[in-house]
Amino acid sequence: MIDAGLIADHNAARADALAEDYAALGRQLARRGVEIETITAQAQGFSVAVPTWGVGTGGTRFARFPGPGEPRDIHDKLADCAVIQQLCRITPRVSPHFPWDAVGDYAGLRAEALALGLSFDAVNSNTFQDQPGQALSYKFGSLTHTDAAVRAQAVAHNIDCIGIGQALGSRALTVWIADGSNFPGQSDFAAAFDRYLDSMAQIVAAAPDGWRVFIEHKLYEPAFYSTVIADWGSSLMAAQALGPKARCLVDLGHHAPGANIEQIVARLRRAGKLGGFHFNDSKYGDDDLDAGAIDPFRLFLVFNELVGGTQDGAPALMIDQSHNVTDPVESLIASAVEIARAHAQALIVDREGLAAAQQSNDALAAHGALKAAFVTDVSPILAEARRRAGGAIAPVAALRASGWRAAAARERPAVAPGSAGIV
Ligand code: RM4
Ligand code: MN
Ligand code: MN
Repeated sequence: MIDAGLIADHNAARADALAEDYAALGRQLARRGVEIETITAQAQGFSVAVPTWGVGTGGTRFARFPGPGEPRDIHDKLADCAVIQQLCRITPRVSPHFPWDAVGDYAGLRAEALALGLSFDAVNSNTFQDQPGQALSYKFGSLTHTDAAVRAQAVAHNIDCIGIGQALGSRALTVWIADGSNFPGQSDFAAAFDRYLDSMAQIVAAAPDGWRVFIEHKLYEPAFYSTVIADWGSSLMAAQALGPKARCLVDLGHHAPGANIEQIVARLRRAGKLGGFHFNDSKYGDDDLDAGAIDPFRLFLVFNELVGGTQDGAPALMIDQSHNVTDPVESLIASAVEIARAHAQALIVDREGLAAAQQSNDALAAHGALKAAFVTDVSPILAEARRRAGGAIAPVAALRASGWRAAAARERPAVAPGSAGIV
């Protein structure tokens, strides 16, 4: 963790400038009928979960270029997540992936997280890789495999993940499967979907009351012709067939370029099946770039759909990114801030003005209502919320000034030089 005195000094040096900017923004928002303290309180109540697999350097199928002080195991990953939370105060939960984060003692892991100020969010299963010693291969699928024995193995793994999640205090399982086909004719589309429903029904039945099972769709990759749960339509069909515990999870990078993701969000919400998000940004495909790095307006429009309209239970908000060229801890801090920014911007949309403009078909005024919120620099609100919660006014700058990464590099010798990696 970073020395609290260092954060206090960092904030003291920036406090006057922040107070000035906050006061100016407060006056600007007051003219628009928005009370800044209301927004700041909501910003302080906002949070997004961090993925354990995001704190290590990611890679492509060509190469991975590890950085210094990479986490070697789940214990190091939790330590990194604790630093992220210490500085930005909006990431108190961690989403683990199994078997990547497997340990012998999950009650102990839960206590370890708690001591770091963290708790566990949705657990993620993995049937897209074969593990050492695994009896049957997932080369041709997992939950939808033609062989019932492979399906049973994949179902059992997911049920194991639910058990681990219970020990960790989690209340959700996220299921993303790579199942699909690479050649027209290779797979019977209808039969594969039926097998999916049959396998998932067993997993959903094993989820305790109060749990949710998130169905994560993805257009393609690693299957390049068809994917069983390729889109929100397949996800919604499955969630509706699987009952109230089953919900759809929207990973922003899992759609065709140009897809209107905010409209998908509105549709799923309308159906009462919007379960959660994996936030990231993308230019071409499942790029897993930092949230808001490519299209911050789209991120804002997604949050605009969550703030406006009817509520069907708050969706779970998680980050799912791969950091190839940046320090992952810095990227996760910056991304969490961008996600919080989109949330705060959505809160200051003039909802009445927007509704009136929509009703009277005044397209320019309706768009203007959204743009007015989007172009407002809410940074002072986010910084003030962090400061009040004990975080850093400028979290990445504070991290850099602390020398934390160099200290981590001294403690953690490099483990996996230059290997290719899928995340
Ligand atoms: C997938 C998907 C899943 C993530 C894996 C590592 O593309 O986004 O959420 O668990 O990658
Ligand atoms: Mn994802
Ligand atoms: Mn993905």
